Amino acid sequence: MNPTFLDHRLEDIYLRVKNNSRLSKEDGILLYDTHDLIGVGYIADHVRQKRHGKQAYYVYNQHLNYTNVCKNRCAFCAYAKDRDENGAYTWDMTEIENQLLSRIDEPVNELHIVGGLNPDLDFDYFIALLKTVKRIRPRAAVKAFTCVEIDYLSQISGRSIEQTISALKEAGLDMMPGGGAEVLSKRIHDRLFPKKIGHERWLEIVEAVHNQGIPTNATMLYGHVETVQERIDHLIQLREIQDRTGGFSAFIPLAFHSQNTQLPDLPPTTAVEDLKTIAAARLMLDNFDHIKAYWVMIGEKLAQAALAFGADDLDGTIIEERITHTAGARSAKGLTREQMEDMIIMAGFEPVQRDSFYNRIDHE
Ligand code: V47
Ligand code: SF4
Repeated sequence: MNPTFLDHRLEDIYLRVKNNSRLSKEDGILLYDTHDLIGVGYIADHVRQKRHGKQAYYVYNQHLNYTNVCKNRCAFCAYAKDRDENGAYTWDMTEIENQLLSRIDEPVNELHIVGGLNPDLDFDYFIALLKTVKRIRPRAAVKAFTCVEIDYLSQISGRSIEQTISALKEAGLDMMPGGGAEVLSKRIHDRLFPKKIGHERWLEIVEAVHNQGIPTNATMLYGHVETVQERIDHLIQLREIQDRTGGFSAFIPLAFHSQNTQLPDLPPTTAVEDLKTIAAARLMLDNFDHIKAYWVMIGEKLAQAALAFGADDLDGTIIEERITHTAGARSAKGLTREQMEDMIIMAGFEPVQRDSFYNRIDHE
């Protein structure tokens, strides 16, 4: 029996989703336009349950942000500093070691490593960073650097993108996080992050990374000056790359936080927008396995609800998140494994601890 939707326009979308037909740009826009939030969630949950049943994944991970010095100074970023500014930092290898050793008794199996574009660091620093991490945590996966950093490393080392990726891979790079894409739109690029690579370059690099056998995630920073149409265009561009490479692992919507940024007056995203974005991603990205509700950005409570709106992953324990907390996030800085599992169970799902490649990890 088919459900009755408050907004009858969703009936046709539901039927097409059930028949595995791809949704169009207009469908994507409708998912945001409708006030039938529960209807949108119902359709997204149908896809989520078909792919993952009641399973909800999380990872035991640690974030390492090796420097906050960045020459790009994107308007939405509260984290970056100039070299001489109060609070600017760059970790040397001893500090990297100390950060890793401070958690060595914990069963961390993913290291999420990103930083700013710091002109004082050379290519050898990044090779040493990867080798240090692999020496201290040989069994953990290294998920490091965005396409923005890959582009920068290629420039400072004189290597091609392919040579840059293969040198990093040899030093220990296992996969890449999804940051740096922001919104794949020239208008938003010119307005918010003109010094950073634009969407064409981001797409070119991500495809090259996939072609070298390194999986990546993809993100979208939403809730600032982008339109609904630009969000859907972003999702469709990712879907097209995925058709060609199959290299994307998860998609993570990132809700904009305005505190300490150059856009301090923008209001936070609403729960309705956050849930619709998770659901729209689940429905538009029909060739992505995983949609993450990143609890750091949307808070623990809404992340729990997002599991019923298409998300199948809550990301991780994290331990010490810096980027969003500098921009005013009120979520915890880290969660224990027990807290992650309780959140999932209380939402009616089955917690599955995973590694970076979504293999189940059994623990006592
Ligand atoms: O690229 C920067 C975003 C990203 C703000 O791949 C902001 O598993 C909100 O990419 N408000 C970095 N967002 C984080 C990221 C990520 C996080 C978790 C998991 C994964 C993954 C990737 O954070 C940046 C940028 O898009 N960001 N400033 C801000 N004020
Ligand atoms: Fe630099 Fe990344 Fe912040 Fe932009 S978002 S200023 S590239 S650290």
